[in-house]
Formats: sequence, C-alpha cells, structure tokens
Amino acid sequence: MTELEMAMGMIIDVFARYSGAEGNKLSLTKGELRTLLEKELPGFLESGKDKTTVDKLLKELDANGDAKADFNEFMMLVAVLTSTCHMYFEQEES
Ligand SMILES: [Ca+2]
Repeated sequence: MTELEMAMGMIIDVFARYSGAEGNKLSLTKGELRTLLEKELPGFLESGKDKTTVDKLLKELDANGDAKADFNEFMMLVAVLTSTCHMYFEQEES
C-alpha cells in the first residue's frame, strides 16, 4: 500500500473505532464525536475551551440534520483541518 492509501485507511479505521461505541455504527453521536476529538485531536478542543465547542461543531458538520456525524460529514472536518494545517506550513516555508 502507498502512504496515501494507508492514510485513507487509517481515517476510515479511526472513524469506525469511535462510531461503533453507541447507537448506529455508521455515524458519530455527539458523545462519540466528543471522545474522538478528545483522543485524536486534543489540540483542537483545547483551542476552544468552552463546553459548546462540540455542539457548535456538530451543527456545522451535520449536513443532513440528523444530529449525528456520518462518515462524509466527518470527512469535511478532516478536510478542513488538513487544509488549514497545510496553509499554515506553506506560510512557514515562504
Ligand atoms: Ca448527519
């Protein structure tokens, strides 16, 4: 497998690890999303210390309005954060 294929597989694995904790295995409840962020993106939650961060984030991600984040909705977060990181490193280099 290539590096990119492995990275894609790892994103799928991480999503499944948390989405399977409660309820529907195909989407993240608010609690599952919170746990995923705490464990996998600790810096992200620290930057927004107030308790409504996860609520606000879920509202933004939840395109189909079912109060859960399915894989496609979760990928929006991964894409935006990865893109933001990339912009940051681009600025560092220039
Ligand atoms: Ca949703």
